[in-house]
Amino acid sequence: MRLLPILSIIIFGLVKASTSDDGFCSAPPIAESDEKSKPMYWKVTNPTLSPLHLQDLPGFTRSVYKSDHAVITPESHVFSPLPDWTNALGAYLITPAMGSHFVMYFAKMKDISKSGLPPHDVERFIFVVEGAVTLANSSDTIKKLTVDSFAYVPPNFDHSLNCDGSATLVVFERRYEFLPSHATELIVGSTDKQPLLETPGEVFELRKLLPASLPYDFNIHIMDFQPGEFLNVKEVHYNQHGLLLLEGQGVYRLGDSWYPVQAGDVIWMAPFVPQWYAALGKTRSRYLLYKDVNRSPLL
Ligand code: UGY
Ligand code: MN
Repeated sequence: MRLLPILSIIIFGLVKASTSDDGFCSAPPIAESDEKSKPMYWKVTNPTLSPLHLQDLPGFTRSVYKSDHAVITPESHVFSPLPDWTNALGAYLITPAMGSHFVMYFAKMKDISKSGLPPHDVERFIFVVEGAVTLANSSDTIKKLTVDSFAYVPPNFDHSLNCDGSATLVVFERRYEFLPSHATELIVGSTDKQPLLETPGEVFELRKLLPASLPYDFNIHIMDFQPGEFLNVKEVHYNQHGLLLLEGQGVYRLGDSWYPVQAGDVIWMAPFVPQWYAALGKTRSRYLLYKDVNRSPLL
């Protein structure tokens, strides 16, 4: 029979193809995550700028800007001097020009640098992702803020953030929606001191950095997902979001688009954009999320 030699040639060929380096299943090796041996949130200021196989492709970016969402990745950041700050550079990531009612920006401070005040009636939230700053009012130092610490500053509260080393902050500002007989207070804290909250129907771990009470017109959520975990609710809601992925990687669905995302990426979500996240990779995903709350959409 002539069939046997033919069969052995086919089988030999298949075995060779499945074991060869350039077979149809080959993929670039996945780099081992070094996040564990680095300081907290290290990836936010030291991101992977592009996948290895795209590093020689000029003009490549994962950033996307659409009418109801945006993904702003680190290779797109443009820093310039922050108005009224001394020796500090800022990259505005989300502003009302996109349709948001808040701004979100990175502030990079170094040497002897000092913040300016937000505009009249504007509240401010800062979160330290690298280095350290001190928060002071006109007479006193209030607190030293290191990585993972935050401060909420009520509208029209005289204060400054000072840095004599280096620091990277993520800052949110919003024109405060006053309510009769309610006022917000200065708050300083750190994520690890905030209690874990119930998340009925969901598996992620949730901490809120601000009180859930009526005076506060937004909150900042810290959400943790283990690899393989995802949002059960395919959310569509009236609230707006500004998100910074602090750790890990995964896939974010926004409207009908699915984006691979990693630590350092920022996302703008307009009201009612369908949103969903699944954590992938080998390490925890943690994101920080602005969400407007406690005010009627008719205000
Ligand atoms: O609370 C939220 O709206 C939150 N779960 N949204 C999100 O993670 N995209
Ligand atoms: Mn949401």
